[in-house]
Amino acid sequence: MADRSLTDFQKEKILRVFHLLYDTNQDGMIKKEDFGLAVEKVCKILDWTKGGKEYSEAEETLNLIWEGLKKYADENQDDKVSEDEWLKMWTESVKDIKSGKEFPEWQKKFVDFMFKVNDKSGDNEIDENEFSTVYQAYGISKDNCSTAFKKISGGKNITKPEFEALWMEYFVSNDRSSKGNYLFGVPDFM
Ligand SMILES: [Ca+2]
Ligand SMILES: [Ca+2]
Ligand SMILES: [Ca+2]
Repeated sequence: MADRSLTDFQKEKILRVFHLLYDTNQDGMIKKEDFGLAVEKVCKILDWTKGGKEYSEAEETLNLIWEGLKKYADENQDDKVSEDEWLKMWTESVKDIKSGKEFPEWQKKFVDFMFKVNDKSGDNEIDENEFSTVYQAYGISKDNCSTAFKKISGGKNITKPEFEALWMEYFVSNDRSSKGNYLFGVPDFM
């Protein structure tokens, strides 16, 4: 039974993403409105104009992600995902991944979406400047972004398969020396 539950380190990382990337209005719950705010935030970073094709696509994608997340995580069906519900869902996801299954579809959509957000130039690689632009918009300092990028990239740009591997490492790894721990900036508990 022991390996079914997440370690404190994994929980800290998983909750960090709850607050940093999902709970956009920081009221302690993930709700539909957080995704609406996330569209605005991301489109501002990428200079996508409201009503434009990319903006509408981002809206559509984040809607699907919210519906998927709700289905998996909103156990008491109150249209909100609490920290507890979030951790419970991730306990299952991490267990599935360790037994060779993939991330659920909504998670894969989010990984694709975040890669697109990080690759502002659209050349299928994330460079330090792009990474830093995104995470500064999420409130992470420039120095922190720079340190984190060096850790995850080893000094070169990040490709999509590398990004996916880092993403998986962030959520699954219990090793403090894993590069993936730095994918969303240097956590303050590191
Ligand atoms: Ca919220
Ligand atoms: Ca709920
Ligand atoms: Ca790029």
